[in-house]
Amino acid sequence: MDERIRDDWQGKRVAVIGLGISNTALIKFLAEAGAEISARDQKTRAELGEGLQALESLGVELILGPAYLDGLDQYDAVFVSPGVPKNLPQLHKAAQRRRLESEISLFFRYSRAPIYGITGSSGKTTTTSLAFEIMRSAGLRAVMGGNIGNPLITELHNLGPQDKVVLELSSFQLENLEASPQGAVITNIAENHLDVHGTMENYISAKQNIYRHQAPEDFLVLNYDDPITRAMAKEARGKVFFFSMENRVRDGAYLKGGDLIYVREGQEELILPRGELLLPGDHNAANFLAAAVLSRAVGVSLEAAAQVGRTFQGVPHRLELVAERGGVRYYNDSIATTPQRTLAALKALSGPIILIAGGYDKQLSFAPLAEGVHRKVKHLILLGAAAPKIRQAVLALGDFPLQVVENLGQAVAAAQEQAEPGDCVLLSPACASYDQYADFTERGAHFRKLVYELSE
Ligand code: UMA
Repeated sequence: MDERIRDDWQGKRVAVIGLGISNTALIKFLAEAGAEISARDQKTRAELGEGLQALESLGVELILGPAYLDGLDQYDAVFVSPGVPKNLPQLHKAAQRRRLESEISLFFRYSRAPIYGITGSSGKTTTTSLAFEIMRSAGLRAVMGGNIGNPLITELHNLGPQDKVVLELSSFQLENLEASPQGAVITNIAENHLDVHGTMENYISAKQNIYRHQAPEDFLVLNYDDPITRAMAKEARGKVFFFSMENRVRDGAYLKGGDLIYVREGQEELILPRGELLLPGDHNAANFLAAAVLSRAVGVSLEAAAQVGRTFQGVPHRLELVAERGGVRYYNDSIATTPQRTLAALKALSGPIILIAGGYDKQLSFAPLAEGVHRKVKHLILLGAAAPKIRQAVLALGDFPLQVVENLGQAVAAAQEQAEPGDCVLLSPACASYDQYADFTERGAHFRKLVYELSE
């Protein structure tokens, strides 16, 4: 381990709050650096399960259950997991004495490799994956991590200045960050996580940290078609590139007729014809343009981008074609935890759609989704805590064929009953999964299993 890291943390008393994927990796890192760690979680020992033994073997103190936020004043540093709201009173108090830290803030402090960060309300995982694949296909040594589910803190010692880090960053990871990546992308901004951020202003402000601390030699890639991100260009500290599906841009990439075009100071070059992009939907073409601009700014050729565009099949749980049964295509879009993502999925699919939606209620408005449902959906199947709210929003616009079921098993069975050859069955919940599943991957995996079990 780097001397500087050991000097910073040897013998330091630190509290680490939230024992999920991100902080489990962080605890290993801090333990190796010689810190004395108090690991905390609202869950009990029984709920946290076997993973705790690995932490205990590192000599970590555990404070679990209702008292998990007690006594934070006595620590040299307090690390908070992305999913833990930073405005809990005890954290608010702790933050008055010192900045709250995180796995991501440490990664930024110590990474010797340049970091390229991607955020946005939707499309960030696909854009991150595309940028990573494009860099790799060009022969660069790239790693991919962050919100995508792969904490990179334990990889720090393997990364040197010649490597490229492609990092998906959520608003939760950005909100306390006092550093920005060398290259940043914001795919778009729409209502999300208002249950935690409280207001749209707070949510946008968290996202802005992706460029707030950039240097003049850094760059920022923005969505020209989104008025919120377009306006951010004025505040950028480095070079700005735009991508657009609707307008010509001067520096960046855009859809021109049937072609995806890269443009630098007005000079245009074809990346590839739109029809050759394997991923379906306008939103994915926009994600591809963003990834191509990012990779080009890092020095990668447009041919590498084109090659990935022609072959990249998408990320699991994002409009993933699970199977075709009796002429009906079943899509898993469990990642769609907001109405906006579900709308994008509805837009991307052609043919009559039977939509399965609902789940944990993040206090978002379902009015725009209701419109999309009336326009594109043939039959709606609702489940989970948010089902009554979605039902109300849809019926407020007029009569609609819908049904409410108890669980995903019943939803898939009901969808099969309704579907005719040529239809699509789409799981795109517009809600998080926490009311019935650990996370969206567990929900998507369950959907896949249920579909595989359907008879032909
Ligand atoms: N916990 C508390 N108190 C609380 C809330 C949670 O103690 O008030 C505890 C829970 O009991 C649990 C732990 O914190 O044991 C979970 O921590 P976490 O929610 O931060 O989850 P991690 O497993 O560390 O996963 C996090 C990200 N999760 C969230 O932001 C909610 C993962 O993003 C990310 O992949 C992972 O770090 C690695 O970086 C997931 C996500 O849903 C995919 N992200 C949101 C999104 O994309 O919309 C932002």
